[in-house]
Amino acid sequence: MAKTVSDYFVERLHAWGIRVMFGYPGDGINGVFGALNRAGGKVRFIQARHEEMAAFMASAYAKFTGELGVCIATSGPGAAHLVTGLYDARLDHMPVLAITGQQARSAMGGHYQQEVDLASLLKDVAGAFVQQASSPSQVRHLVDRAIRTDLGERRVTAIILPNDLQEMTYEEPPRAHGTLHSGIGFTRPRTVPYEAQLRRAAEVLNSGKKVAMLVGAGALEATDEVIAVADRLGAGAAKALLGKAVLPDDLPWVTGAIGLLGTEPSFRLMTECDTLLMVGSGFPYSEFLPKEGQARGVQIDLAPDMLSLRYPMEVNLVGDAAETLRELLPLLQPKSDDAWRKEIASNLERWWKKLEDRAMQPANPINPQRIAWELSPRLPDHVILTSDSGSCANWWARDIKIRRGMMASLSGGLASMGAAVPYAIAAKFAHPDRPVIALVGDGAMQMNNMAELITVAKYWREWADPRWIVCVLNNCDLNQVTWEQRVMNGDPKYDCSQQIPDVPYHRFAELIGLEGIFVDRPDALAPAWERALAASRPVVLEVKTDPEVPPLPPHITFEQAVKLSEALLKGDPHEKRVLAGAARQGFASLLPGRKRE
Ligand SMILES: Cc1ncc(C[n+]2csc(CCOP(=O)(O)OP(=O)(O)O)c2C)c(N)n1
Ligand SMILES: [Mg+2]
Repeated sequence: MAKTVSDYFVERLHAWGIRVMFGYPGDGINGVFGALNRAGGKVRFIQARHEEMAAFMASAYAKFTGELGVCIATSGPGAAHLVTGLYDARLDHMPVLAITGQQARSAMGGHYQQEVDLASLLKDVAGAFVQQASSPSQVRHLVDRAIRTDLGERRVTAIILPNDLQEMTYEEPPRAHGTLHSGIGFTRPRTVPYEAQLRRAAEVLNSGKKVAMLVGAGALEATDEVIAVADRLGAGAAKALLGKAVLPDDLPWVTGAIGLLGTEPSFRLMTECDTLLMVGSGFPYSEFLPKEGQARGVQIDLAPDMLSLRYPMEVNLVGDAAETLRELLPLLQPKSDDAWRKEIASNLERWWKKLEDRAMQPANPINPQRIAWELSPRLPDHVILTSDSGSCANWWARDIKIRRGMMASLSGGLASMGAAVPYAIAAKFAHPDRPVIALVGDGAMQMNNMAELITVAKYWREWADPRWIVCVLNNCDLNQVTWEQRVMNGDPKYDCSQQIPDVPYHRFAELIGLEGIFVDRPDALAPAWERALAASRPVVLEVKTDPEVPPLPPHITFEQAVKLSEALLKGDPHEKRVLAGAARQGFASLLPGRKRE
């Protein structure tokens, strides 16, 4: 049988090193599925329940392996479903290739069934390279250029294959005008700044007395270098959400998360420093960085367009984090005074005690912080952690103490709901021998994570380590937004939009052959984690949590306090419990004119 365009396409992907893709079939892309079948597992297809989930998996696969993530969908609705997951990759700078079908070339422009202008639809998210193939020999350079763009620029690209073209006989490009003869292969360059720039950076860093570092996902491969530089500079370091695994939390100068989900010591680190060294982070919120003019700044990032974007830096270094820090280290002078680090350490000591106190406060029925608090000391080595967007991201970011060798990620830039379970599934296809734990809100579970449990039920038996746990925080509320409505908008809780149905998630797990655990008493939490971590199959650990434990930022502005009071004065239907919850968490001062409970 002659080789079809699809056979060639799959072969070329394989030649590029692609071994796995996530997706969902449909008649617009059946030619490629036929070729995947004929290729006999050379490129493995992982079946998700929904194309958006497949795109999240591709994004997470790229995050957890450092390789290209690939997702595949049919024309029209399948391609449209991919979009949110692709934006997740785009906003977190992950290399992802989207492959979609399309109607036959002869039908295009005919208002045909499932005909969507996919090049236009995908133009923003896959703007680095989005092309619809129109002839067989074109497919070679479309694959080569898309993948080289993905890897080289850390971008999302898309190849759209009309279904008639997929079945045509493949022809190599003839040696003729108007043809291309592309090749495969990409190696990452070593990107380091010129020495003169490193010297400028060193001058700024050496002259500081209170150096703060902010590290993000770009520093994930640079743990040793970050530690060496921080020690030399006597610096404290905060971690952006995607950089949670850059530094272990037991170091007495690591202040943990920053920003709305962050810690008080990170807030103080940034407001009190005189020098800022930012490495591999696109952390978005400038108000959590030093005040403009307060600190001299140095930033290291591979992407020039991410430099001096949140804070005006004096020295902007385009470079790989590990390589650049290694070159910088010999130029840095040790600090003679350790007062700054001592101050950070004592802030941290107080902070961890405060967090423990907050986590152990009684709640109705369970304080959600305690979920993370009890999990931390029980985390298995090499665990991979994911979180959904919602109040659980606060506890994930703030309370979970990560150790070296672990991985942690979530939908960062896009902060999309519905990413934690597909992320946790992709983690298993990236590292089947590592345990995986996801924290997910009940809203996010209902949105689409629940359906992906079926994907877990389908595949888990092939995972070398079966430990895969999703912890569902069942608060019958879209809690993060409920609190945003109160604190940011001064609006009382709008039950109509915020309350969600109670669903027995653990029983759904049991129905589909997973293990289900339900906890509604605080003292049952620790044993439940132990049981989940010892289970011989994936577990849904459902915890009934209190929606009135406020997921508030570490530093509450006066305006936010006023807004919360306004919300309550307007008649929040849950006022009493809100007051009790805020008071127990040490936020009573937030409520002007009200008595502490
Ligand atoms: C796709 C998407 N839709 C809406 C939002 C806005 N949003 C952020 S958190 C949140 C509430 C999440 O509720 P749940 O999953 O129950 O977690 P909780 O905050 O209650 O712990 C919402 C609606 C979002 N981030 N992503
Ligand atoms: Mg909820």
